[in-house]
Amino acid sequence: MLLRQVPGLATAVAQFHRYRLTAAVCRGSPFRPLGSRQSSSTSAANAMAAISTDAPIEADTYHMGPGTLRISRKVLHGKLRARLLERLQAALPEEKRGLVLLEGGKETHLYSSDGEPLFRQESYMHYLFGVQECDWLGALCVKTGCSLLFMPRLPESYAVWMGRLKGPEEFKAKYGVDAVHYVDEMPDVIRGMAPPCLHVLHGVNTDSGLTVSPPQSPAENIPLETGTLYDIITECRVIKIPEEIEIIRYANVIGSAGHIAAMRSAKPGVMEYCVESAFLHHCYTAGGCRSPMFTPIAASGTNAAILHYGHAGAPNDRQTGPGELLLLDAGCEYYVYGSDITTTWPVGGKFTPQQRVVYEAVLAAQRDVERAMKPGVAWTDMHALAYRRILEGLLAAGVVGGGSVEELLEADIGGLFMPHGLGHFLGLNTHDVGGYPPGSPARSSRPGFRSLRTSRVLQPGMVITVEPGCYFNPALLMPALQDPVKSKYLVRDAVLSYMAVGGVRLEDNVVVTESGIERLTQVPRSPEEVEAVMAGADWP
Ligand SMILES: [Mn+2]
Repeated sequence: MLLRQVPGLATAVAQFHRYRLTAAVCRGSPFRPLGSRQSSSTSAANAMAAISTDAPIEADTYHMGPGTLRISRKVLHGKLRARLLERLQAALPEEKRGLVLLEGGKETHLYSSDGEPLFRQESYMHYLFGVQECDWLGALCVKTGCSLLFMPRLPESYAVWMGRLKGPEEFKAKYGVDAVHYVDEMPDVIRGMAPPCLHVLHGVNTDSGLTVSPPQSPAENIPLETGTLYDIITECRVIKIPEEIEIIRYANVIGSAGHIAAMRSAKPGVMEYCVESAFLHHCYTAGGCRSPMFTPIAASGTNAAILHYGHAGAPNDRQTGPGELLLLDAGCEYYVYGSDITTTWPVGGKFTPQQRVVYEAVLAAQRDVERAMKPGVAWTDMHALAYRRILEGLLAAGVVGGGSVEELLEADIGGLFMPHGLGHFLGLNTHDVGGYPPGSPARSSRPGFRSLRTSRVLQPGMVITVEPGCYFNPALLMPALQDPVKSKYLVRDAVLSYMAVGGVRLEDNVVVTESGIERLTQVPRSPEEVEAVMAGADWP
């Protein structure tokens, strides 16, 4: 059957040419257009005016130099605040329309030392205000829309160590808000506004299970309201506006090229951390992405089956061998928004027949899920579709058996090979918020399905990862081979002979559109494309 057009490909080609610097890095384009090029929507075009590589540089512009994305904080956060305001006004009666008060991230130290890890702003604070510094607070008046920031008053002597200290007027221009005051003025400023209450964050992050605790009231007699803000602002973060998508698109353009740089740096014998380093170096030098979105996973051979390899106790420190696969799960961060991309490729440049079997099963899952995605589709159904394609591949190769694909699905054999969820929301956090809001379908208890970071129905504006994988993980498969029920569906000798493959994961970042998806990630996916890039072919 002729492949249907992969949604978003034409747009993905266009996006590589949108960022001049990246287009210069990735010369040429071997893409054959698969269909007519989609024209950008009007809202996307408007986003471009404020957020692009050639937008004018104003006092409120974030950028990292020539060729990097320029972001108008006034436009981006102004729109995000306006949308939150609209929803709060709809949800709150007149007498509850007080001030939203957010407490930004605080300065931290490495244990008892004076070492300070590079500060990364708390995501809700960044979302509404884009403040880069630590120890700030932000407020938004639900009645008037007035936006305020409160900055710490630093002693003049700090200028010796930190450079010239900027005052409230300078920061007001930088952040495009209505006013900036010092934190020590906050009680008086808030009392002066006489809000009926302060809306603060209070809730549980459904990915980490950790509680977001409300700050203390800065002014006695003004009550804290903890019941409204968290769910409303979290839902705002789930549905991205075009300006946010533009930043995630940029992080994908840079991150995709980082994967190509990593692939090109590899040959048998390379240390896993050298592959990690090639990725990080590209994203920083070519994209101004100072931080990775998360600790990269550069897992060779059987390490690829370890889902969170690369942690401190297993620091990507293995030397790769000839004939092995390397799984690189790495994304970059720009203006706190990020990408989360996984490629899997043979370090020697050619897939073995067994590696290809596993790779093609995962690729079929990814492609078919991306084709099926559109508003109204349940994410749990996409997870099941991925299992179906992976099990079909393994069945054809004789790795599983003893029943039909239906029976294998019913027996939860999919979860033995892909124990994680198909994907997660992406934005200001790698595992972005809003996966299980009140009233959404509950978390499943079935193996594999219970690891899903959301069970929601897709809506336009959601940015989500599509990351099917197939792993030969001894911690799961060895007990399953002893299990009287599960072992019935496993072909013992074949499973054991595939152990050396390790695993394959392919991860794209996509945005749900009105009619399907747009794929933001653009890396070689077919085995032929992968082998060509490993042999030095241009990409894209
Ligand atoms: Mn991911």
